[in-house]
Amino acid sequence: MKKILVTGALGQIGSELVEKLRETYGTANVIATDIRANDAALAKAKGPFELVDVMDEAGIFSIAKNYQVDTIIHLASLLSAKAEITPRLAWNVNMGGLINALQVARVLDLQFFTPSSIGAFGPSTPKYHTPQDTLQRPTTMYGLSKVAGELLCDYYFKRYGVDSRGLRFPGLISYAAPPGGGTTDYAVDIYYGAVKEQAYTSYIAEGTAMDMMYMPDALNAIITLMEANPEKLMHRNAYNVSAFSAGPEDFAAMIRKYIPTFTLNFEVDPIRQNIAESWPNAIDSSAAVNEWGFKSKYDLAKTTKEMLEKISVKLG
Ligand code: AKB
Repeated sequence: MKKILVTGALGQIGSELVEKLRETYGTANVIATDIRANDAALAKAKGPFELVDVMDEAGIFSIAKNYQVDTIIHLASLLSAKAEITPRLAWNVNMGGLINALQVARVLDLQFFTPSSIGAFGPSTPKYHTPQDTLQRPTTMYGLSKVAGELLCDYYFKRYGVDSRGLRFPGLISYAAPPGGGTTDYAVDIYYGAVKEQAYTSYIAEGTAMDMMYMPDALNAIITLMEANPEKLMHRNAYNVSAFSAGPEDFAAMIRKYIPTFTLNFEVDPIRQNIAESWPNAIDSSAAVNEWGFKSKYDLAKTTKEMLEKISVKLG
């Protein structure tokens, strides 16, 4: 049975991952941590929770040691759009937090997971069928930190034997906790707009395709990779994974099957549009499929049906 410490546990991935890990491994075996003091009381009511800043290596170490965890899932990081506004902070948090968490994993001999992103690619990367091993010259601070992070995880595996694993996530779509500061956030906001106002104004231009994935597929991918036979993992940090590729007009067309009056407008944000244009349109997940059996269940149609249903219930 695993005992897992999760950093960034109150974020978009963390809030659903902690719940799923607790269903899988037991509530007491998943220690949620985050820097957000405002939500601590609510989080504590659901299971073990500790406040910690990922910049505080000693703090992460003492939580990992006290709870005798065997795994760290390190999620805390600034997303792409936020990182472009505060690049220095993004470098410090994304790289500083990662090396602190890796160092704790090294000293305590823990298994380790951290997400990379399609943001680890850049304009010179092939746009379609983006291979697992290809040119990675990102032009964003987020992308820089993700490539460096992938290499740092490789280094900790090769040099110190840390069982580090990772995924290059596409835009993640979920209804439980809001994303914050990402370029792909529109793919969540569009569903809220559809349910609340039958309309949405997109900051990403028509015709800009990016890889996407519904959160349950992302959670399954994390757990399957962490459970996978290490001998099969040729690319531990980090695997391309995608469920579908879509642009704003594709989401709108699918939403209109349920809400025919839905209208999509555009007010393009140059910062996020530039980031989106520097990323691939559709990556190739075959290394993940071949090495540890990655599968996704939700295409755009299934994601749209479920997002609209769940958000309608949530908003009453
Ligand atoms: C972002 O948009 O920054 C993230 C990502 C694709 O890594 N959702």
